[in-house]
Amino acid sequence: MFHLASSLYTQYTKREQYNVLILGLDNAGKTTFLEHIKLLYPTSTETKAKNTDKEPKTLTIDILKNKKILPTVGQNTTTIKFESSSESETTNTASASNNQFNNINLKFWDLGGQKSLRSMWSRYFRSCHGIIFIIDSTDTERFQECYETLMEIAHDELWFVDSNNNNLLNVPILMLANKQDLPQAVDLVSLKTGVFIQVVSELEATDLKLLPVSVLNNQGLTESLEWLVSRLIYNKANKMPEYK
Ligand SMILES: Nc1nc2c(ncn2[C@@H]2O[C@H](COP(=O)(O)OP(=O)(O)OP(=O)(O)O)[C@@H](O)[C@H]2O)c(=O)[nH]1
Ligand SMILES: [Mg+2]
Repeated sequence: MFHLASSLYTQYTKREQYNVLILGLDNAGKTTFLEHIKLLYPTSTETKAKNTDKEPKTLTIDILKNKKILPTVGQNTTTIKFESSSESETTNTASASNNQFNNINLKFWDLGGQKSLRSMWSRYFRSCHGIIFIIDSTDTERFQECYETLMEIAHDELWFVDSNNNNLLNVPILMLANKQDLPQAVDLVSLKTGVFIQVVSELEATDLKLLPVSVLNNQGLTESLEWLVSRLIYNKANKMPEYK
């Protein structure tokens, strides 16, 4: 009885927290993604909601374009209070009920993508609930490297191992085809039918989605987070959130 009461108390007074790793090659736009998210959503320590509806969309874009973002050597961490837009809550059939979208914190770890830094990524695997893998859609010469890097992540021995000793990635992956604002960006259809067709088919047992975005211009950011949160909630039985 005490345990039941205590778990109900925790559920109603604390926020669910999901840890999300932002990975991808250097220059993909990982830190830019995180900086934009920080401008759009309140951080976990802020009490006042950010009312982006009343602000022109260009405001956060202008702030970001004037900010100097250096290549990441260590890690950048931010925790935001997730707020779902009511429109997508009702239209997204895969999403959990409205109630489940409330009281959620997302803790992001943005790690350096340079080759020499990638060996550090696996340290975070056991604690993460989901992965955002960002691709520079203009960097065609490194698509193969992107594919191999993602495959290495998916096959890392640190993921859940089932009773047959199979290594199974047990967290959702959101692949973001970034820099879609640039004319030379490869579009989603070409990406899906090109080198990344193998990713989609090899990881089809995993929860994976590829979405086109421009993180600098706030194109596709809200939709991306909505999808990720719905999958984090869906995957709760595999990976329990933390309560903060
Ligand atoms: N045009 C355009 N440029 C972008 C976009 N996102 C990021 N960039 C640019 O890409 C460059 C690299 O962005 P970062 O966010 O530093 O990339 P990163 O993935 O964090 O790189 P590392 O920290 O080295 O791993 C910067 O010059 C950004 O302004 C985008 O959506 N559109
Ligand atoms: Mg960075």
